[in-house]
Amino acid sequence: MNAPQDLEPYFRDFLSHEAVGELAVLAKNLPDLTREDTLTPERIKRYRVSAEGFDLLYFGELVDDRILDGLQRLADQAGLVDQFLLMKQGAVANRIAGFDSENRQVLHTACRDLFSDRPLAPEASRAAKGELEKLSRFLKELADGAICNHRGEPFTDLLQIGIGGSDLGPRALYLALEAYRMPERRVHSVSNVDPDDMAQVLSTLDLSRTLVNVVSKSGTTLETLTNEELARAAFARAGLDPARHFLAVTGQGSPMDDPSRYLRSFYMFDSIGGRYSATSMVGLVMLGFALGLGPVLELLKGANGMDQAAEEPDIRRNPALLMALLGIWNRNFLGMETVAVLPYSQALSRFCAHLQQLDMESNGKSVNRRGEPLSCQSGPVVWGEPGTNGQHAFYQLIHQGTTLVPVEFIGFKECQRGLDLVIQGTTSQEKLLANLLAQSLALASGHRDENPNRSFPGNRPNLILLGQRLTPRAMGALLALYEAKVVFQGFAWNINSFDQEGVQLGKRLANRLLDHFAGRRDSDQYTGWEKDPLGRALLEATGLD
Ligand code: G6Q
Repeated sequence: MNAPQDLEPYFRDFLSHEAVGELAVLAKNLPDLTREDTLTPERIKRYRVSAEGFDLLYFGELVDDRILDGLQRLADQAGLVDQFLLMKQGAVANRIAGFDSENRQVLHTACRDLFSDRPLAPEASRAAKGELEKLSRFLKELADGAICNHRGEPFTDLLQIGIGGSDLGPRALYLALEAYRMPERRVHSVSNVDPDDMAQVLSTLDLSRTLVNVVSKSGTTLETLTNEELARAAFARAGLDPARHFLAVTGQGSPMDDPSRYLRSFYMFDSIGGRYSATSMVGLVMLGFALGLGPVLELLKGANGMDQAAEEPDIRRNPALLMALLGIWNRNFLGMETVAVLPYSQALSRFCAHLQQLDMESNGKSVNRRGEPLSCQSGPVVWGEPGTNGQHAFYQLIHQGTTLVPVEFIGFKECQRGLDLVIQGTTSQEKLLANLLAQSLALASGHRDENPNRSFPGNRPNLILLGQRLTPRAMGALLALYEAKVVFQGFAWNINSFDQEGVQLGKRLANRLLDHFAGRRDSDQYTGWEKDPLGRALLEATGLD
């Protein structure tokens, strides 16, 4: 394959696309979903698109055919699918032209492009396959007892230590798929540098039968390295050799790339950003331990299937692209500042937290890909909790509050574990689904009542993502759907969705304060903070000096 084309011709301002002006005009005349001749049975059936086992129903969004045509023109003019393809082929998508930046390819899609003879980025897929084979051998050795503890017993637990992208995605996937874990295997996670978290988790484990998977792409993250040392100390206290229990997932050449300290070391690559890394070894070592290789391959197949579906240029046939454009419609044309993701599946309890990072760290930006101030709003605030719990908590504001909150509902026709009963005429799963569908209709259609306090304005935009059952394959597809959505939005806003400079300043200042703590521990005469009057004032004001 030829070297991938440069993305720079697509570094065009959002406002420069003709479709933006057209859509701004259309936004003055929105469909009224409270009218029976607008929100019709025909609309519900027609505003629907499917891919990789998911139906996206978008009758509840404030769009009509003219607006959808306008969004299609925006997608075409901004070259969203072309950019996505170039990214998948290895274009250097993580960069800011004319400024120092990470300057990297963005190839998380390559680590699941493993099932065809002609992967789009062959070198990256080959490297991913190599790591997967290493994992497969490791899992086999665990299963047949070639790898065991010093007493010859099998390992039953795995503790993952990592933070941010090295925690949120993997943890969300494990919880989503815990129903499929091998009965004798469990996974635990510690991310926070709060020592109580580590102490609590360690107190539940038989360390002699526990593997610890330390995950850090950079191999330098303060929280992760501190937690690794805490865990190593606990193993040493228990008379156990950490080199027989600790695994590493890190970047090649990182300070953690020292196989002599670990039972096994796995690699992730520069071209995979932390929040996009759940389908690399960052997530797969943990998932492979818990579920086995088969479900891991299913997860990758689902993700790969959705990555392919996202190449479709017609927005009415591409759920990821359509979701991106509906989000842009709500954000840039209707002025909505947040989006709530509400899964009607307890197994997705941490998926919202993963999406929060994926979306807000990717698209919470104020400069474009040339380093200039943005001319449009970028990513919204993303939040969410599983339904129906949320219905008994914050849905009041979504239905009747003064802030409009677009909603993305996620649900499944069947439950995961099959433990369900007919109670008062319906199963629990039916109750879950009836609530999901009812909320969607209620938000869209509203309800007029003589009592103003009991009136529902309606026209509150929402969509439904509906799958058959939350299987490993479905989870892979759902993950990739959201990754593609976020990437498409970043391309449309002309921002670099793959760096995270906004987290650096806080890290630097925390390190400076830690220098003060360490300096004072070493010497009563510590004077370092004289150069840091604000830090000193803060330590004094909080009584921590
Ligand atoms: C994600 C970010 C960030 C990162 C963590 C952990 O995209 O880059 O959340 O994943 O800071 O970094 P390490 O894996 O290097 O420890």
